[in-house]
Amino acid sequence: MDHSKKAFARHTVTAALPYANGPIHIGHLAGVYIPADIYVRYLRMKGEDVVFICGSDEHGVPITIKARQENVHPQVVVDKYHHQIRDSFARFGISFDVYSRTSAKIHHETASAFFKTLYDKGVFIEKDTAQHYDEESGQFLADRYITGLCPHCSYEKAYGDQCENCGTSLSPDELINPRSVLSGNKPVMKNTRHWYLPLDRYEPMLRQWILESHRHDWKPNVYGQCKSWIEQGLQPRAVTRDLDWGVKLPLEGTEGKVLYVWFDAPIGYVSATREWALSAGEDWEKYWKSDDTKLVHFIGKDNIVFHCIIFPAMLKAEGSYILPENVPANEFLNLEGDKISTSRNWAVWLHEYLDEFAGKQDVLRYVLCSAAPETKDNDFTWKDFQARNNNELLAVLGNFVNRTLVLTHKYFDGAVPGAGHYGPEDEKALEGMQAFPDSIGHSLDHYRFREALSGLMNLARLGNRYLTEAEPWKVYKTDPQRVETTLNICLQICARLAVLSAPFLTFTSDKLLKMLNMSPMGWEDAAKPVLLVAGHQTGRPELLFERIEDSQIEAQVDKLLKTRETNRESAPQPAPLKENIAFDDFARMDIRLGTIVSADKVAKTRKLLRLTVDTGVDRRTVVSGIAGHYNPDELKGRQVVILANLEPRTIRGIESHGMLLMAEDSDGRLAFLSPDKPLDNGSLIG
Ligand code: B3M
Ligand code: ZN
Repeated sequence: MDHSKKAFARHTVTAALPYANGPIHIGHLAGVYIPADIYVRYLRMKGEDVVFICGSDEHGVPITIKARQENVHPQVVVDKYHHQIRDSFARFGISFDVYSRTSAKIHHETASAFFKTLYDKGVFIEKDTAQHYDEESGQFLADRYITGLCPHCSYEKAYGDQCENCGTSLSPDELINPRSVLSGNKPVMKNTRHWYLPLDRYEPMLRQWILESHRHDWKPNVYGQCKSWIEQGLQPRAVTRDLDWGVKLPLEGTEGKVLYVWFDAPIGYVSATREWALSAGEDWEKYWKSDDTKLVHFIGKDNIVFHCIIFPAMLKAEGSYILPENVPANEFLNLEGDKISTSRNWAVWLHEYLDEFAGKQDVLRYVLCSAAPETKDNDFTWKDFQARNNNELLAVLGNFVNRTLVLTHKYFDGAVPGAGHYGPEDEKALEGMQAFPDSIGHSLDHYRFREALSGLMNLARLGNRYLTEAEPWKVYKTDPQRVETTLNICLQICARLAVLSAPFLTFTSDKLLKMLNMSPMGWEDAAKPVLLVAGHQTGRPELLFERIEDSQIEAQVDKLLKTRETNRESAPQPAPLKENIAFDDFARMDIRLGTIVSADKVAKTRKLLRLTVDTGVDRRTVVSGIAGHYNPDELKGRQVVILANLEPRTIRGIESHGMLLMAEDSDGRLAFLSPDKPLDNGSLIG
């Protein structure tokens, strides 16, 4: 079925529930919230029945850790950030119909009832497993609550799920001398009962629903990740945890157990819809259980498995819900060439931006939409922010609108002049401008927001070109009627810009509508030939955008450099030096250049790639744990450094001959070592 053609009576649009353990930053906005808001505003302008759902995700181990760090109750942490996040979204024009929170009573009711329904239907597998337990504090320990020596870099404060020093993912059993962060004692193993969602049982449904029916309308990055997860084989997944912060289980004798945060959080969309419906006097079930409702989830790529595999399996198991029509997940946004990081304070925080660039919400909306990581990770730089404001918003859109209105006031006291007689260039401009609502709308219907915004700017470019070629300031003395026609057409273009910019530049659109003395219009209205009739009185022109000066940008870059300096001082130290070795020990190692001639993923693993390396003397298989850092298709032909005489090892049934030598920093980022000029394969390194 061609999903993009199916007619829907209403739309439920959700945006990922941000963890209430830190502020919103530009990565969240570019990845999730700006595209979602553009999409919803567009649907509303088309007269669609839309509900836009979000709220704070307030459970989970990260929040309990933050609470322990600040020596406060988790509720204190989530209260602080929930309000800050909600208020900063509102100031930025993200137009949720409801911004709820998962610590709300209605959510606890909804999530525990959902769990009970699955429990009563016998969906879950109940299993007792041995888990790490702190006898002194009487608590089971989540991986993050166990610390010890990293087996890779000897960092003594590695956690049970990851070493923050060398970035290696770990399990508690790999830690040397593991300790509980609560009591400092060595954890013991103790049996505990948990409930597992049998994902494997839903594999056939997921295969058909995703890999067949959504093969063509889901974004390749989303489809590819789902395909990889399904083909690796889905396993039963625990949906309960031994924690005291979260949604309690609705079962007797399960004190101290809560729902796994990724089981309860997506149900947060449903409870938020219930909250909205109660206040709006609506029936929430229409938005989650009717086949003529279009459900779309806006998320970042790290949430794909939860929104495309786990939550749909939960909804299917419950039996009365619809499944998402689309999940247009974005990739990640980096900042000045580095990963955005809340813990390292390497971010542009929304609440700080709103204070430091007051009134410039649309500049950030524009820049983040233009640079959105829609198909691959992208980078935000303050230089690009300044350039797009000065060279695009100011010089194209602002300049065209300002010249049109100033001239209209100069020659016609602000009244829209008569259209007069159209020449070929007028017909061309009129015909051109009427095509934009459809073309921009088509991009938005297919979640291509960068393309849609570029379309809007092309309308402004069309106006600028037409006005510049007509030169009314030169023609007025000799042919005022000509100027009437020119400015009439320019005003029709300005009116179209006021309407079509609304989803993207919501504050600018309001200003422009006011300057044109226009009421907001529907999307289709923008295709009409005449939006401003002759004689319509326009308002006083004002500048839509201001120049952003170098000094403003330098201040922001300095702020980041200071942050980087602070991070360097507080960053985990590089791995300690190893014992000295004799030259002969080094001389026995055969380290040489090779070239990767083929690369593919090792099935049922997330980290392993199987590489074929040409060492100059042979071609051999090397298994390398770099799948989390490199796509196989970007490795073919890359020259690498290989330790060629390492004893062969069998890894997941594959015999691996040798090891690629790579650099890894304290953030766990990997880099290949490569010569500064291509040398032959087999060139010895010594
Ligand atoms: N709280 C956001 C994240 O992973 C996560 C989304 C939940 S949506 C149900 O950053
Ligand atoms: Zn380490």
